[in-house]
Amino acid sequence: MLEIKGNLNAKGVRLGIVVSRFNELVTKELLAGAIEAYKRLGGDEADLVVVWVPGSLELPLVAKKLAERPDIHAVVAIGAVIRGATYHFEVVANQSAAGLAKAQLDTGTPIVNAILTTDTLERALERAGTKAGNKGADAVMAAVEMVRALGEL
Ligand code: INI
Repeated sequence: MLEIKGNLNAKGVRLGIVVSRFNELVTKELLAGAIEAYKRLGGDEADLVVVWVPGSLELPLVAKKLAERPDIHAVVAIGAVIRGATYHFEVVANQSAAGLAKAQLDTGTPIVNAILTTDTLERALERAGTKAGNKGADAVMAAVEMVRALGEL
């Protein structure tokens, strides 16, 4: 039996992080959690490229551009879509997720979705480091594990 399991060693793993400015109160905490997790896993901040975009709908294109760069091994896309803040919650949530999934398959580079979709700002903040973990940190772990697993395939 061949069993492949990626490890969580981020040393030498070059990550692109694209982060939405919309709901920055939340996304800056997700970004901080992502960077902290990356360093905790042995990554060097010099191996990170961070790009800010206006909102979650802009994440897929920049994620794709980053994923196409030969010097980048994986991408993390950070956003926060909050139902209370928009009448087109479903559009923003669905289109951003679908765009990231397409970019990942089109490029063959792991693109991890760290877009929170919640009913309230409070729920989003809980998932950005206050009470229910930090989805930015989780996403970095997923990205590193994917890079390591793909390296074995
Ligand atoms: N973008 C978000 O990232 N989160 C939101 O909750 C949101 N709301 O509420 O509308 C949002 N909208 C902006 C959108 O992502 C684009 O930036 C904008 O439509 C310009 O294309």
